[in-house]
This record gives sequence, C-alpha cells and structure tokens, in this order.
Amino acid sequence: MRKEVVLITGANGEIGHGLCTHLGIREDVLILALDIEELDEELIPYCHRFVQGDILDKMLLGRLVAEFEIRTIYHLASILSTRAEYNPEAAHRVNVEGTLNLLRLAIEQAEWQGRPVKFIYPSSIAAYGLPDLETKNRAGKVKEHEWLTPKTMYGCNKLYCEHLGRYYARHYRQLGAEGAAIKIDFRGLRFPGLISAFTTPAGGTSDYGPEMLHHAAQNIPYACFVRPDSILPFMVMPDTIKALVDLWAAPQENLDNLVYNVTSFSITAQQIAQMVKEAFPEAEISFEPDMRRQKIVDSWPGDLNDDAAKEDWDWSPDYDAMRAFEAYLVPNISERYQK
Ligand code: AKB
Repeated sequence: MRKEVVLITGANGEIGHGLCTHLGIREDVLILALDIEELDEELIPYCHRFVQGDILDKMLLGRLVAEFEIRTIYHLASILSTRAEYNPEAAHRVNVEGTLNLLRLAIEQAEWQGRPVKFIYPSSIAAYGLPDLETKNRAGKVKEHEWLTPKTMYGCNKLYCEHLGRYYARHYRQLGAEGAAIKIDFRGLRFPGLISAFTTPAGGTSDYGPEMLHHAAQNIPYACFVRPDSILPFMVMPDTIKALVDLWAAPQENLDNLVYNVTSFSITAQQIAQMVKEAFPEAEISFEPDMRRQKIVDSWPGDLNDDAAKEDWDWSPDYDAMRAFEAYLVPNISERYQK
C-alpha cells in the first residue's frame, strides 16, 4: 500500500523550515520533503522521507508518484526576486516549469486517486507592480485584482503560476474527449515580506527586514539597501505557517477566491531599524540605498487588503509589529546566536 503523504518542495527554505517543524509533529501528517540541497539535520526527525533532487527532474517526480499517494502539495521551491533578476531565464525555468511539473503531478495523482489533490501555492506581493512611488502611496491597501503588472521576473512567474493553478483547477483539458473529470484543488496565498527568527532568506528584495535583525543579533554592522521611508507589508513565520495551514484546512465551499492576500503589519525600514535598536542597542545600522533594488520595493504595495481571506476562511494574524518583535523575533534570535 502506498503511504498517504504531504509533499513539501523547497523543504530546506525559509517557509519549508517552519512548515516541516509545524506539520511534522502532527500524527495525521507524513511529510515527503523534496529539496535540491541536502536536508538540514534538524528537519530530519520531522520528515517521513527526504528526497534530494530538482523539481525540473520529471523522472524523479515520476518515482515519487509511483511510491507515494500524495494528498497535498505545498509547492514552496522558488528563486526569489533579487536572485531571479541576475538570471531571469533560469528563474523562469525553476519558477514556472518547476510549478508546471508539480501541477502535472498533482493532476495525475488526482485522476489516479479519484479525488482532488490540494495544491497550496505561496505567491507574493511581487505579483503586483505599481508604476511609481506616488501611486504606491495613494494606493493604500491593494486588493487581489488591482495593479497586476509586476516588474520583476519573479513577480511575473508568481502571477503566471497563479493563472496556471486556476487553469488546472477549473479548465484542464477542457476540449479533451471527456474533459478532465477530476481536477486539482488549487489554493494560493499572496504573502508579504517574511521574517523568521530561525532562518535568513536568500535572494529576496524584502530581505533587508530580516537581515537587519539577524545582523544586529550577531553584532555585525548592516547597510540597509533601501531608503528609510520604504514601506512594505511584513509577516513573521508563525503567521505564515498559520495562513498556510488554515487555508489548507478551509472547506472548499467557503472559498470564493483561488488566491488570497494575507498580511500582518506594514512597516518602514526606519521603523524596523528603530525596533531592532531597541532590542539590540549596540546595533550599527546605516542606509545605503541601491536604487535598482529600491525601484522593486517601490513597485510593491505598502499594504494589502486581506478582507477576502478574513471573510472566507477566518484569517487573522496573531502578531502585530510589537508582538512580532517582543514575543517571537527578539527572544528566539537572541537565543539562537547566544548558543
Ligand atoms: C522577495 O523579496 O523576493 C520575497 C517576496 C516578497 O516574495 N521575499
């Protein structure tokens, strides 16, 4: 008998860490973890099986299908916005072709199991693209259908993969002999910048938030690459995991959207620096804006409207900025670097 598993791609990444440690302790979940890098040792006890490999390797994905009954896919693997700008075509391959491979795997599994497979997809504020700072400041809380003109390869990839998710969920093989009887249950979340106390992100443009904090805790000076007044929505890892798990558990009939905005608090780089300095008074933080990365941040919304998530699946974050710093980030980060 094949074992029922939850497949997590990008298990070693920032969200992967949080999700594996959260789901891995549940008795009703067996995690099949996939990552291109070797799995961090600390994640091993949380995963039923780890497979090291590439989401572009169709043979490898075929082997997983032969061995496991995949009920849910959390497709976390991707190349983030800054890194993607250095090699846009490679990013497109991983972010789009990789997602397509996973969607294909999901539909095959759904057809074979005779029931939809849940496909949980973390999208991003990068799917938005506001033309200039003035428009960003006027736009306020951006809704899901507004300003969908991303300026980065990563943002284009995320937005397009949301469309692919909708296609596989609603229109797959619509002209085939019988159409596809069973489709997938695609659920997407547009996340703000994320901050974890336990891992640092790699290759993102909202990374100045987490980087400021992790540098301060290690007594390393930090030059922030955006202006002090730059504003973005952010969320800490416990709320990120809460959103991923709550959306997964929500009854399908309650979901009017395929993709939902979620956010916790909006904050400027200057305010982050102030909160970091309150926690770590020795912190040396300067501002040396890189105008090219700044432009990307200026094109992302300063705030998100997450009313649809609140209405449809009762979304509500547990952490505002103050609580995020005082109850989660500062104590955990301090402990981490004191070890
Ligand atoms: C990035 O900066 O690329 C990511 C994101 C906002 O999705 N953190």
